[in-house]
Amino acid sequence: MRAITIFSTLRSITLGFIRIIPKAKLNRTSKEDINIDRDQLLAEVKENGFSSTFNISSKRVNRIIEYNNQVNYKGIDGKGSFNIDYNNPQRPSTELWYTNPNAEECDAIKELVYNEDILHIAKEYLGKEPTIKDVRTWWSFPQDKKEYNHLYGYHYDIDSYKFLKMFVYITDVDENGGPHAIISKTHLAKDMYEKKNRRLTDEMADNKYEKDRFFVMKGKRGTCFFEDTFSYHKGTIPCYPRLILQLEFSI
Ligand SMILES: O=C(O)CCC(=O)C(=O)O
Ligand SMILES: [Fe+2]
Repeated sequence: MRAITIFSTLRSITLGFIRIIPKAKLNRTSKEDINIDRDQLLAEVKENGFSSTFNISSKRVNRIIEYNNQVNYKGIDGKGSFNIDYNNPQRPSTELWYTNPNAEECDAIKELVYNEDILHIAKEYLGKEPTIKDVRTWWSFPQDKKEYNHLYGYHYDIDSYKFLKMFVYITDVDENGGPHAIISKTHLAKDMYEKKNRRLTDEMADNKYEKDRFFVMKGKRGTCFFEDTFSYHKGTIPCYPRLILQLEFSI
């Protein structure tokens, strides 16, 4: 059982940002676009903390890129406002840059948030009707320094009582493209060491977990996966700019 008191405090702080998903907006996105075996993906998240990958169409990715090119990005401290052109992404600095797309302004994202199969997975995983806590796109850029940077290190999130993220790669992500990495089955109850260490260096992680627990999510743009980011996970440092979209469902 997770520390309910901390989470309920966190929850009340974050509640202001949470949007309840109106039932009437449940729409089945066209089958050609999002064709998933929802029961299989759900079973995988329950067992391992993350699902295998699936794809959305390049048409949808293009629509997300078109929207993305019109909005501005903030630094991790919430400061700054930079347009980052998908076709020629220039880093304002080496840190992470994010924006919160307004799903109401971008149908390509809205149809994902309200997709019946995606919502089914979120609801069944979270145990009740979810809310959409956060919609965010992140640019990550190559780093000048090689030393440990916690922004790119293993950690687990404590975003609310229970939460589930869906990630969508908007750029191609191979082993050099800053793939998302996860340690399987760490979404389950934490031991004392894990409770004390919300962040782990690679060395700490290597010492604690068997090799076969480490997974790296690669795929062309349009590649998606679900993850309970209460698991240890990290975005690795890319050799070229990476853009990722995340939808976060929570209760
Ligand atoms: O950039 C990534 O792949 C990981 C981001 C992350 O830690 C998160 O979304 O919780
Ligand atoms: Fe995270």
